[in-house]
Amino acid sequence: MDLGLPNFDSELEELGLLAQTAGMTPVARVACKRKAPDAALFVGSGKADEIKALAEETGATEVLFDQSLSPAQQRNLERHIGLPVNDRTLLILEIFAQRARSHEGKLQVELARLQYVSTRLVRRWSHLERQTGGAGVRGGPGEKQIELDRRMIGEAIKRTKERLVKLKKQRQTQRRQRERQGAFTISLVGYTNAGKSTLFNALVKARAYAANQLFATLDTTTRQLYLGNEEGGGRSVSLSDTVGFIRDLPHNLVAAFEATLQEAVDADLLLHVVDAANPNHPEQIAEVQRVLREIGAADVPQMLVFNKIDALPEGQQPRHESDVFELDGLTVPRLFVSSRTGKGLGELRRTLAQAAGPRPGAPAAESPEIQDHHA
Ligand SMILES: Nc1nc2c(ncn2[C@@H]2O[C@H](COP(=O)(O)OP(=O)(O)O)[C@@H](O)[C@H]2O)c(=O)[nH]1
Ligand SMILES: [Mg+2]
Repeated sequence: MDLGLPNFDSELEELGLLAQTAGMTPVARVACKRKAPDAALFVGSGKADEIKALAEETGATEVLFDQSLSPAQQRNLERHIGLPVNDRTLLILEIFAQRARSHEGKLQVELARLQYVSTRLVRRWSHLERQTGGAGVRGGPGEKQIELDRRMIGEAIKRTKERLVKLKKQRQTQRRQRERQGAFTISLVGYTNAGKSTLFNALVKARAYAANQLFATLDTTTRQLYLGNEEGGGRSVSLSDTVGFIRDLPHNLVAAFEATLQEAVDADLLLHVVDAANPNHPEQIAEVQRVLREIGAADVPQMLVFNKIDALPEGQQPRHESDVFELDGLTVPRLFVSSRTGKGLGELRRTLAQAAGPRPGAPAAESPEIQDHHA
Protein backbone atom coordinates (compact mmCIF):
# COMPACT_ATOMS: atom_id res chain seq x y z
CA MET A 1 0.00 0.00 0.00
CA ASP A 2 1.31 3.41 -0.94
CA LEU A 3 0.81 5.96 1.80
CA GLY A 4 2.86 8.53 -0.02
CA LEU A 5 5.78 7.78 2.30
CA PRO A 6 9.28 7.54 0.89
CA ASN A 7 9.15 4.11 -0.60
CA PHE A 8 11.66 2.80 -3.06
CA ASP A 9 10.13 -0.58 -3.65
CA SER A 10 6.86 0.32 -5.31
CA GLU A 11 7.04 -2.83 -7.42
CA LEU A 12 7.39 -4.94 -4.25
CA GLU A 13 10.52 -6.43 -5.73
CA GLU A 14 12.40 -6.48 -2.47
CA LEU A 15 9.46 -8.01 -0.62
CA GLY A 16 9.39 -10.70 -3.32
CA LEU A 17 13.09 -11.40 -2.80
CA LEU A 18 12.58 -11.50 0.95
CA ALA A 19 9.78 -14.03 0.45
CA GLN A 20 12.03 -16.16 -1.76
CA THR A 21 14.81 -15.98 0.80
CA ALA A 22 12.34 -17.33 3.36
CA GLY A 23 11.58 -20.23 1.00
CA MET A 24 8.32 -19.00 -0.55
CA THR A 25 7.35 -18.35 -4.17
CA PRO A 26 5.54 -15.08 -4.94
CA VAL A 27 2.46 -15.72 -7.12
CA ALA A 28 0.82 -12.29 -7.26
CA ARG A 29 1.37 -8.69 -6.20
CA VAL A 30 -1.26 -6.14 -5.22
CA ALA A 31 -0.74 -2.41 -4.78
CA CYS A 32 -3.15 -0.05 -3.09
CA LYS A 33 -3.33 3.69 -2.51
CA ARG A 34 -4.90 5.12 0.63
CA LYS A 35 -4.64 8.31 2.64
CA ALA A 36 -4.37 6.46 5.94
CA PRO A 37 -4.37 2.80 6.96
CA ASP A 38 -7.69 1.33 8.07
CA ALA A 39 -7.58 0.70 11.82
CA ALA A 40 -9.15 -2.73 11.59
CA LEU A 41 -7.89 -4.16 8.29
CA PHE A 42 -5.04 -1.84 7.24
CA VAL A 43 -6.54 -1.83 3.72
CA GLY A 44 -10.17 -1.10 2.92
CA SER A 45 -12.59 -4.00 3.14
CA GLY A 46 -13.11 -3.92 -0.65
CA LYS A 47 -9.36 -4.31 -1.11
CA ALA A 48 -9.32 -7.16 1.39
CA ASP A 49 -12.03 -8.91 -0.66
CA GLU A 50 -9.94 -8.39 -3.79
CA ILE A 51 -6.89 -9.92 -2.08
CA LYS A 52 -8.99 -12.86 -0.94
CA ALA A 53 -10.27 -13.50 -4.48
CA LEU A 54 -6.79 -13.18 -5.97
CA ALA A 55 -5.39 -15.57 -3.37
CA GLU A 56 -8.03 -18.15 -4.25
CA GLU A 57 -7.39 -17.70 -7.97
CA THR A 58 -3.61 -18.10 -7.66
CA GLY A 59 -3.65 -20.76 -4.95
CA ALA A 60 -1.68 -18.57 -2.55
CA THR A 61 -1.11 -20.07 0.88
CA GLU A 62 0.00 -16.91 2.62
CA VAL A 63 -0.38 -13.13 2.24
CA LEU A 64 2.51 -10.76 2.92
CA PHE A 65 2.27 -7.02 3.60
CA ASP A 66 5.15 -4.67 2.89
CA GLN A 67 4.28 -2.45 5.86
CA SER A 68 4.01 -3.26 9.53
CA LEU A 69 0.61 -4.46 10.66
CA SER A 70 -0.68 -4.06 14.18
CA PRO A 71 -1.47 -7.36 15.91
CA ALA A 72 -5.19 -6.54 15.57
CA GLN A 73 -4.91 -5.79 11.85
CA GLN A 74 -3.00 -9.00 11.31
CA ARG A 75 -5.62 -11.04 13.13
CA ASN A 76 -8.56 -9.32 11.39
CA LEU A 77 -6.96 -9.80 7.99
CA GLU A 78 -6.35 -13.48 8.66
CA ARG A 79 -9.99 -13.88 9.57
CA HIS A 80 -11.17 -11.89 6.55
CA ILE A 81 -8.93 -13.57 3.97
CA GLY A 82 -8.84 -17.02 5.54
CA LEU A 83 -5.05 -17.37 5.15
CA PRO A 84 -2.00 -16.67 7.30
CA VAL A 85 -1.06 -12.99 7.01
CA ASN A 86 2.43 -11.71 7.77
CA ASP A 87 4.18 -8.38 7.47
CA ARG A 88 7.68 -7.33 6.50
CA THR A 89 8.96 -7.32 10.07
CA LEU A 90 7.80 -10.86 10.73
CA LEU A 91 9.25 -11.98 7.41
CA ILE A 92 12.65 -10.49 8.21
CA LEU A 93 12.56 -12.05 11.68
CA GLU A 94 11.71 -15.40 10.09
CA ILE A 95 14.65 -15.13 7.68
CA PHE A 96 17.03 -14.18 10.45
CA ALA A 97 15.79 -17.14 12.49
CA GLN A 98 16.36 -19.51 9.54
CA ARG A 99 19.81 -18.15 8.71
CA ALA A 100 21.49 -17.63 12.03
CA ARG A 101 24.42 -20.05 12.24
CA SER A 102 26.73 -19.06 15.05
CA HIS A 103 25.78 -19.35 18.67
CA GLU A 104 25.83 -15.60 19.01
CA GLY A 105 23.73 -15.04 15.89
CA LYS A 106 21.10 -17.48 17.12
CA LEU A 107 20.95 -15.77 20.50
CA GLN A 108 20.58 -12.36 18.88
CA VAL A 109 17.69 -13.46 16.70
CA GLU A 110 16.04 -15.21 19.63
CA LEU A 111 16.27 -12.02 21.64
CA ALA A 112 14.74 -9.93 18.86
CA ARG A 113 11.95 -12.46 18.44
CA LEU A 114 11.18 -12.54 22.16
CA GLN A 115 11.10 -8.76 22.30
CA TYR A 116 8.79 -8.61 19.31
CA VAL A 117 6.47 -11.23 20.76
CA SER A 118 6.32 -9.52 24.15
CA THR A 119 5.09 -6.29 22.58
CA ARG A 120 2.28 -8.18 20.87
CA LEU A 121 1.05 -10.24 23.80
CA VAL A 122 -1.58 -7.93 25.19
CA ARG A 123 -3.78 -7.77 22.16
CA ARG A 124 -3.37 -11.40 21.24
CA TRP A 125 -5.23 -12.41 24.35
CA SER A 126 -7.89 -9.74 24.37
CA HIS A 127 -10.33 -11.90 22.41
CA LEU A 128 -10.08 -14.61 25.07
CA GLU A 129 -10.94 -12.04 27.65
CA ARG A 130 -14.06 -11.05 25.78
CA GLN A 131 -15.16 -14.64 25.41
CA THR A 132 -14.80 -15.54 29.05
CA GLY A 133 -15.32 -12.59 31.30
CA GLY A 134 -16.32 -9.57 29.29
CA ALA A 135 -13.88 -6.88 28.26
CA GLY A 136 -11.68 -5.33 30.89
CA VAL A 137 -12.54 -7.67 33.74
CA ARG A 138 -9.48 -7.70 35.95
CA GLY A 139 -8.05 -11.05 36.88
CA GLY A 140 -9.89 -12.94 34.13
CA PRO A 141 -8.18 -15.98 32.62
CA GLY A 142 -6.88 -13.87 29.73
CA GLU A 143 -5.20 -11.46 32.10
CA LYS A 144 -3.61 -14.32 34.07
CA GLN A 145 -2.34 -15.93 30.91
CA ILE A 146 -0.78 -12.67 29.75
CA GLU A 147 0.93 -12.29 33.13
CA LEU A 148 2.32 -15.82 32.94
CA ASP A 149 3.49 -15.40 29.35
CA ARG A 150 5.03 -12.05 30.18
CA ARG A 151 6.95 -13.45 33.08
CA MET A 152 8.25 -16.38 31.04
CA ILE A 153 9.26 -14.19 28.14
CA GLY A 154 10.81 -11.65 30.49
CA GLU A 155 12.94 -14.38 32.03
CA ALA A 156 13.95 -15.74 28.64
CA ILE A 157 14.94 -12.23 27.53
CA LYS A 158 17.05 -11.81 30.67
CA ARG A 159 18.82 -15.16 30.18
CA THR A 160 19.51 -14.45 26.52
CA LYS A 161 20.91 -11.02 27.32
CA GLU A 162 23.23 -12.44 29.96
CA ARG A 163 24.62 -14.99 27.53
CA LEU A 164 25.14 -12.29 24.93
CA VAL A 165 27.04 -10.12 27.41
CA LYS A 166 29.43 -13.03 27.98
CA LEU A 167 29.98 -13.49 24.26
CA LYS A 168 30.50 -9.77 23.83
CA LYS A 169 33.31 -9.87 26.41
CA GLN A 170 35.00 -12.72 24.53
CA ARG A 171 34.77 -10.73 21.34
CA GLN A 172 36.29 -7.68 23.01
CA THR A 173 39.24 -9.74 24.18
CA GLN A 174 39.81 -10.96 20.63
CA ARG A 175 39.62 -7.43 19.34
CA ARG A 176 42.11 -6.15 21.89
CA GLN A 177 44.51 -8.86 20.78
CA ARG A 178 44.18 -7.70 17.19
CA GLU A 179 44.71 -4.11 18.26
CA ARG A 180 47.86 -5.04 20.13
CA GLN A 181 49.17 -6.66 16.98
CA GLY A 182 48.61 -3.32 15.26
CA ALA A 183 46.20 -4.74 12.69
CA PHE A 184 44.42 -2.20 10.50
CA THR A 185 40.79 -3.32 10.46
CA ILE A 186 38.37 -2.89 7.59
CA SER A 187 34.65 -3.74 7.68
CA LEU A 188 32.47 -4.33 4.66
CA VAL A 189 29.11 -2.64 5.10
CA GLY A 190 26.28 -2.05 2.67
CA TYR A 191 22.72 -2.75 1.70
CA THR A 192 21.76 -6.40 1.66
CA ASN A 193 22.61 -8.13 -1.66
CA ALA A 194 25.11 -5.40 -2.69
CA GLY A 195 27.83 -8.03 -3.10
CA LYS A 196 29.74 -7.72 0.19
CA SER A 197 30.37 -11.45 0.59
CA THR A 198 31.34 -11.84 -3.07
CA LEU A 199 33.85 -9.00 -2.69
CA PHE A 200 35.11 -10.48 0.58
CA ASN A 201 35.68 -13.82 -1.15
CA ALA A 202 37.34 -12.22 -4.15
CA LEU A 203 39.71 -10.27 -1.90
CA VAL A 204 40.66 -12.90 0.67
CA LYS A 205 40.03 -15.93 -1.55
CA ALA A 206 37.81 -17.38 1.15
CA ARG A 207 34.41 -18.88 0.77
CA ALA A 208 31.95 -16.82 2.76
CA TYR A 209 28.43 -17.69 1.72
CA ALA A 210 27.26 -15.43 -1.12
CA ALA A 211 23.86 -15.83 -2.75
CA ASN A 212 21.18 -13.86 -4.49
CA GLN A 213 19.21 -13.80 -1.29
CA LEU A 214 18.66 -11.16 1.30
CA PHE A 215 20.63 -11.77 4.48
CA ALA A 216 22.67 -14.72 3.28
CA THR A 217 25.22 -13.50 5.86
CA LEU A 218 24.29 -12.88 9.47
CA ASP A 219 27.51 -13.59 11.26
CA THR A 220 30.62 -11.53 10.97
CA THR A 221 33.53 -13.35 9.34
CA THR A 222 37.02 -11.89 9.71
CA ARG A 223 40.10 -12.82 7.69
CA GLN A 224 43.56 -11.51 7.13
CA LEU A 225 43.78 -9.79 3.79
CA TYR A 226 47.26 -9.76 2.28
CA LEU A 227 47.45 -6.80 -0.05
CA GLY A 228 50.29 -8.19 -2.16
CA ASN A 229 53.91 -7.19 -2.48
CA GLU A 230 53.49 -5.14 -5.59
CA GLU A 231 50.20 -3.39 -4.83
CA GLY A 232 50.24 -3.44 -1.05
CA GLY A 233 53.90 -3.23 -0.07
CA GLY A 234 53.62 -6.54 1.76
CA ARG A 235 50.92 -5.10 4.07
CA SER A 236 48.19 -7.22 5.66
CA VAL A 237 44.94 -5.86 7.02
CA SER A 238 42.05 -7.51 8.82
CA LEU A 239 38.83 -7.63 6.76
CA SER A 240 35.33 -8.37 8.11
CA ASP A 241 32.19 -9.32 6.19
CA THR A 242 29.06 -8.22 8.05
CA VAL A 243 25.28 -8.49 7.95
CA GLY A 244 23.65 -6.26 5.34
CA PHE A 245 21.26 -3.43 6.06
CA ILE A 246 17.75 -3.09 4.71
CA ARG A 247 15.03 -0.46 4.70
CA ASP A 248 12.74 -0.78 7.76
CA LEU A 249 15.06 -3.24 9.43
CA PRO A 250 13.05 -4.04 12.55
CA HIS A 251 14.36 -1.84 15.30
CA ASN A 252 14.92 -4.62 17.77
CA LEU A 253 16.97 -6.48 15.18
CA VAL A 254 19.35 -3.54 14.85
CA ALA A 255 19.64 -3.50 18.63
CA ALA A 256 20.02 -7.27 18.76
CA PHE A 257 22.80 -7.21 16.19
CA GLU A 258 24.69 -4.52 18.02
CA ALA A 259 27.41 -6.96 19.06
CA THR A 260 27.92 -8.07 15.45
CA LEU A 261 27.76 -4.54 14.13
CA GLN A 262 30.22 -3.41 16.78
CA GLU A 263 32.82 -4.78 14.38
CA ALA A 264 31.90 -1.93 12.00
CA VAL A 265 31.91 0.74 14.72
CA ASP A 266 35.45 -0.19 15.77
CA ALA A 267 36.88 -0.53 12.27
CA ASP A 268 39.62 1.79 11.01
CA LEU A 269 37.89 1.98 7.65
CA LEU A 270 34.47 1.05 6.27
CA LEU A 271 34.18 -0.22 2.73
CA HIS A 272 30.63 0.73 1.84
CA VAL A 273 29.65 -1.67 -0.94
CA VAL A 274 26.96 -0.46 -3.35
CA ASP A 275 25.06 -2.40 -6.01
CA ALA A 276 25.72 0.09 -8.82
CA ALA A 277 23.43 -1.87 -11.14
CA ASN A 278 20.39 -1.44 -8.88
CA PRO A 279 18.37 1.63 -9.92
CA ASN A 280 17.51 2.22 -6.25
CA HIS A 281 21.14 2.45 -5.15
CA PRO A 282 20.94 6.13 -4.08
CA GLU A 283 18.15 5.30 -1.60
CA GLN A 284 20.07 2.22 -0.48
CA ILE A 285 23.17 4.32 0.23
CA ALA A 286 21.03 6.71 2.28
CA GLU A 287 19.52 3.83 4.23
CA VAL A 288 22.96 2.37 5.02
CA GLN A 289 24.13 5.80 6.18
CA ARG A 290 21.08 6.02 8.44
CA VAL A 291 21.83 2.67 10.09
CA LEU A 292 25.52 3.55 10.45
CA ARG A 293 24.50 6.70 12.33
CA GLU A 294 22.15 4.66 14.48
CA ILE A 295 24.86 2.20 15.54
CA GLY A 296 27.37 4.98 16.15
CA ALA A 297 29.62 4.29 13.14
CA ALA A 298 29.02 7.60 11.36
CA ASP A 299 32.51 8.91 12.12
CA VAL A 300 34.46 5.92 10.85
CA PRO A 301 36.25 6.86 7.59
CA GLN A 302 34.51 5.41 4.54
CA MET A 303 35.30 4.43 1.01
CA LEU A 304 32.56 3.67 -1.47
CA VAL A 305 32.88 0.59 -3.63
CA PHE A 306 30.50 0.68 -6.57
CA ASN A 307 30.18 -3.01 -7.31
CA LYS A 308 28.60 -5.01 -10.17
CA ILE A 309 29.86 -2.71 -12.91
CA ASP A 310 29.86 -5.76 -15.21
CA ALA A 311 26.05 -5.60 -15.00
CA LEU A 312 25.86 -1.97 -16.13
CA PRO A 313 24.79 -1.32 -19.72
CA GLU A 314 27.43 -0.15 -22.22
CA GLY A 315 26.45 3.51 -21.97
CA GLN A 316 26.69 3.62 -18.16
CA GLN A 317 30.15 2.12 -17.75
CA PRO A 318 32.34 4.29 -15.49
CA ARG A 319 35.08 6.12 -17.36
CA HIS A 320 37.60 5.89 -14.53
CA GLU A 321 38.58 3.22 -12.03
CA SER A 322 38.02 5.68 -9.21
CA ASP A 323 36.85 9.19 -8.39
CA VAL A 324 35.42 10.97 -5.36
CA PHE A 325 31.84 10.96 -4.12
CA GLU A 326 29.88 13.42 -2.00
CA LEU A 327 28.55 11.44 0.97
CA ASP A 328 26.57 13.35 3.61
CA GLY A 329 28.72 16.41 3.13
CA LEU A 330 32.01 14.51 3.10
CA THR A 331 34.11 13.82 0.05
CA VAL A 332 35.06 10.17 0.06
CA PRO A 333 37.00 8.04 -2.43
CA ARG A 334 34.87 5.91 -4.73
CA LEU A 335 36.07 2.86 -6.62
CA PHE A 336 34.32 1.00 -9.41
CA VAL A 337 34.71 -2.77 -9.30
CA SER A 338 33.19 -6.03 -10.35
CA SER A 339 33.63 -8.64 -7.64
CA ARG A 340 32.47 -11.16 -10.20
CA THR A 341 35.01 -10.48 -12.95
CA GLY A 342 37.72 -9.03 -10.70
CA LYS A 343 37.79 -5.73 -12.57
CA GLY A 344 39.03 -2.87 -10.41
CA LEU A 345 40.20 -5.08 -7.54
CA GLY A 346 43.88 -4.28 -8.16
CA GLU A 347 43.14 -0.58 -7.77
CA LEU A 348 41.10 -1.35 -4.66
CA ARG A 349 44.03 -3.23 -3.07
CA ARG A 350 46.34 -0.32 -3.86
CA THR A 351 43.93 2.18 -2.30
CA LEU A 352 43.48 0.00 0.79
CA ALA A 353 47.24 -0.34 1.22
CA GLN A 354 47.54 3.43 1.03
CA ALA A 355 44.77 3.91 3.60
CA ALA A 356 46.32 1.35 5.94
CA GLY A 357 49.62 3.20 5.86
CA PRO A 358 53.04 1.58 6.12
CA ARG A 359 53.51 -1.86 7.56
CA PRO A 360 54.08 -1.66 11.34
CA GLY A 361 57.82 -1.56 11.79
CA ALA A 362 58.42 -0.33 8.24
CA PRO A 363 59.92 3.12 7.69
CA ALA A 364 57.26 5.85 7.87
CA ALA A 365 55.84 7.10 4.57
CA GLU A 366 53.65 10.11 3.75
CA SER A 367 50.32 10.20 5.51
CA PRO A 368 47.71 8.12 3.69
CA GLU A 369 45.30 9.89 1.41
CA ILE A 370 42.10 8.61 3.00
CA GLN A 371 42.67 10.58 6.21
CA ASP A 372 42.75 13.88 4.36
CA HIS A 373 39.12 13.39 3.41
CA HIS A 374 38.01 12.98 6.96
CA ALA A 375 40.30 15.41 8.67
N1 LIG B 1 26.80 -9.22 -11.91
C1 LIG B 1 27.38 -9.19 -10.72
N2 LIG B 1 26.77 -9.82 -9.67
C2 LIG B 1 27.39 -9.79 -8.47
C3 LIG B 1 28.62 -9.11 -8.27
N3 LIG B 1 28.95 -9.24 -6.96
C4 LIG B 1 27.95 -9.96 -6.38
N4 LIG B 1 27.02 -10.31 -7.27
C5 LIG B 1 25.80 -11.12 -7.04
O1 LIG B 1 24.94 -10.42 -6.17
C6 LIG B 1 24.27 -11.32 -5.28
C7 LIG B 1 24.49 -10.95 -3.84
O2 LIG B 1 25.86 -11.12 -3.52
P1 LIG B 1 26.36 -11.28 -2.02
O3 LIG B 1 27.84 -11.23 -2.05
O4 LIG B 1 25.72 -12.44 -1.33
O5 LIG B 1 25.75 -9.93 -1.37
P2 LIG B 1 25.75 -9.44 0.16
O6 LIG B 1 24.36 -9.64 0.66
O7 LIG B 1 26.08 -7.97 0.08
O8 LIG B 1 26.79 -10.21 0.89
C8 LIG B 1 24.80 -12.71 -5.64
O9 LIG B 1 23.90 -13.32 -6.54
C9 LIG B 1 26.12 -12.41 -6.32
O10 LIG B 1 26.49 -13.42 -7.25
C10 LIG B 1 29.22 -8.46 -9.39
O11 LIG B 1 30.30 -7.85 -9.35
N5 LIG B 1 28.55 -8.54 -10.58
MG1 LIG C 1 26.65 -11.40 2.54
